[in-house]
Amino acid sequence: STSLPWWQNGVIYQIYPKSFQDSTGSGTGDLVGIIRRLDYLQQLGVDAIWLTPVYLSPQVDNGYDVADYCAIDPAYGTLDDFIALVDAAHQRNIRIVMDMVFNHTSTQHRWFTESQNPQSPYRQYYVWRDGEADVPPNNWHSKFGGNAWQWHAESGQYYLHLFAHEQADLNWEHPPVRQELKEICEFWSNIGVDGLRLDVINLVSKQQDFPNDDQGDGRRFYTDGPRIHEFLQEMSRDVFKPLGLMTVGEMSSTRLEHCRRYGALDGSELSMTFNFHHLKVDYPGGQKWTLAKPDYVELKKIFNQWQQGMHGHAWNALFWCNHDQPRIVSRFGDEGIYRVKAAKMLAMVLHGMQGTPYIYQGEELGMTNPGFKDIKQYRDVESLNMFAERWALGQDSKPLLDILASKSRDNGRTPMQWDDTENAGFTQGEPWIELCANYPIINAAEALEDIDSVFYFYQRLITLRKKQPLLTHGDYVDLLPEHQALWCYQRRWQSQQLSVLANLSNEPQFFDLPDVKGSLLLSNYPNKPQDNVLRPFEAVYWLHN
Ligand code: TEU
Repeated sequence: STSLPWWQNGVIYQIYPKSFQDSTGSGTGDLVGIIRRLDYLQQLGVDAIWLTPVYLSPQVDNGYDVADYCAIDPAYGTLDDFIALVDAAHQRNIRIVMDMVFNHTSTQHRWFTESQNPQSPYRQYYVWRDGEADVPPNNWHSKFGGNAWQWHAESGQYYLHLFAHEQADLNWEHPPVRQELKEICEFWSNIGVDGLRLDVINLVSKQQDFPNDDQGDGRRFYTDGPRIHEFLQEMSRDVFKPLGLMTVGEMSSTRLEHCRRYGALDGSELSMTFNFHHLKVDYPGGQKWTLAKPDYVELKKIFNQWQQGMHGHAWNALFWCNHDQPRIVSRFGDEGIYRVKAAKMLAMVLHGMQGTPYIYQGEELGMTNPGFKDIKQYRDVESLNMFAERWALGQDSKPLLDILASKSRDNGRTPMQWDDTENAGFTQGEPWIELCANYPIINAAEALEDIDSVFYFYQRLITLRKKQPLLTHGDYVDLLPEHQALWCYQRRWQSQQLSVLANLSNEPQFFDLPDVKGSLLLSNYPNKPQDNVLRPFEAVYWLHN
């Protein structure tokens, strides 16, 4: 209906430009390549595309180290190419969402190079603190390993970097910094950008006494920090609302009570939030670098808490995959004979929920992890740091490579698989990262020829979201919270009830749920479940009017 903001019954497609489509033979994707693939995205039916950073960057963290927020990195093309992309997308009724990395800049950004002079007005743009040559201001850890402070001998101080030392944290306490960031939002809005994804935006308010953390890695002193809601309300008041920008905040290690405010329906802060709790159910004790089977009871509990906690107050961004996560079909599904069914089942579970679903490039093809076996195949700074640190501590490379093959961010960064020609049609050059070896079988060309492909299934889910207001407005109730393999929930709205039943296992599972049956809206098997048994990775939507 027209009264809804477009993103309340829309679906957003995330593009990792470096791995999407190369048009120059450089081996990395670019903006012209994206333009050439807009018809494919229009056919899928997505309402918007979110581009991860394409700004000028030394590429230490694949563009999340920005050296100029208002310039396109030559590797991706020119500002004119970007304007052409915006126009071509808008002609297809596809909106453009840009990634704003406002917690930190590259240390090659002009602001940072100026700030290295203690007399410069830019010194206050970053977090510079006293310490001794080998005693940092506090014991906080960087999320990419090591500690969170880098000694700058020339000016005799440390600067803060929650991520790589080439990514210096901005000082949001300093009003000129916030003013600069507002002007950057206006610049992109004037070019025609419709929305912003805000990178780790809940980390920008640090506790200003920077205390040591004797219980953890320091994140509790800068995550959902003291002034974060004040800062976001100021950004909403001054730019997001006046410019009509949709905003999605990436909330690292956040809590529900904060997201109820961050994503409040009145738009006082942001439109919606990503959180990651559901993608840590295979992090035993919160440890990412440990092989473990996912805990599905915990997974359901997390979604139940967030679906119920946000309903009627705030808006969820729903996702399984992104450029930091392994491929979901490898992680929670099956890479063998049930791959297609598992991919469809996982899509049905996510797209049946309240919020805006995101599709990460290749997810609509059921793309899998590449199964790299050699450290030389990896590119991600986080993965390479982890390997180097643990190898230096004497750990064997084989178990480390097994962990990376399951957990590395590079699992989601292998090039998009377009067809079965060389390099899957991604590039005529040498790809910056190897492709997954199964691209001759798993690719877009093959999917478009197959009416039963994951692609056409996602197309139907996207259409369904627009046809069924229950998906936008309904509540959420888990019917079998304790079941180890079945995920069965209901969405209810006015007189309607949608039952979503899914089998997360490769074994048949019996379900005893009175009155869940209704008219079959969607299923990933050719016929409906027999005798109250869900077959391996089977999922169904039953609608009760
Ligand atoms: O991610 C922040 C973030 O929470 C993840 O990087 C997480 O900390 C990491 O995967 C360790 O588990 C955003 C971007 O999505 C990511 O690509 C950037 O590397 C990071 O911020 C820094 O900008």
